Amino acid sequence: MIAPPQRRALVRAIPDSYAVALGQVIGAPAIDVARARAQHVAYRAALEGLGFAVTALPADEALPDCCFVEDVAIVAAGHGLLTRPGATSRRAEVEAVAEALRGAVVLHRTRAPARLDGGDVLRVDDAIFVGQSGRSDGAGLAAVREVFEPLGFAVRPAPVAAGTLHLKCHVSSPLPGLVLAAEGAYSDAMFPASTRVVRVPAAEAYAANAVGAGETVLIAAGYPETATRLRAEGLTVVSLDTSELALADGSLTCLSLLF
Ligand code: CIR
Repeated sequence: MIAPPQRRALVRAIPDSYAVALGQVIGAPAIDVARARAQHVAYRAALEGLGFAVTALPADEALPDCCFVEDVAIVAAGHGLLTRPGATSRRAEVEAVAEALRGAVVLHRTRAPARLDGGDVLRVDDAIFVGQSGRSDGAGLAAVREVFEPLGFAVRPAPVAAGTLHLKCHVSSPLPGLVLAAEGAYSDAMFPASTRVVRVPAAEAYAANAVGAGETVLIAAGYPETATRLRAEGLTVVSLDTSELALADGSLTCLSLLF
């Protein structure tokens, strides 16, 4: 029997300049870059533990936020849409990821003046939601439609609350058919009918951003009720320290492209 192809994960190392990565929290403590790197290493190991073949791109000191590779491409069904990040300081992150994806997927580009961050793009089976945030606009939504609707995906806009960076800050789909969402954020009816929606208490909203494979979900450490609710669904939960990633508004999905 021929084994199915191993799923791949693309990540990018953390530069020293991560100390000045973009962040919304005024007066946040300084980022400890060495600690951020240790958390990134643990994340990569956790992805390998889930069975992903991990490719790590080198960091670029000119791009403090370059570890957040999720924002620069949307990959699904053998196609990759390179984004045009909403933050101008992040636009040049796209090229190294484009190079890494070339040959692995059919590549498309988001054209100016559209703005699109992958953190605003949530795939739930054959539905794709595109958050309308401070980073992603209607033209970004149109770019996603142009590539993914012909492939059979239903592409829809989703609101993002003011002050929230991305759609996936409060909702994610760590496994096929499973959505993890903060209480009060988005109604169950928004997702395909067969979706199992697990709610995270509002006080643990950060933990709604999760990654997984098989029957295992990686969540941010320090969110016990989220872990309990996922275990109650029969899932295995692995908690990862994300403290230094959170200081730059990062969470677990942001750090990889899975395909
Ligand atoms: C930024 O502000 O763009 C980065 N400091 C954080 C990006 C996090 N990405 C994500 O949630 N997909």
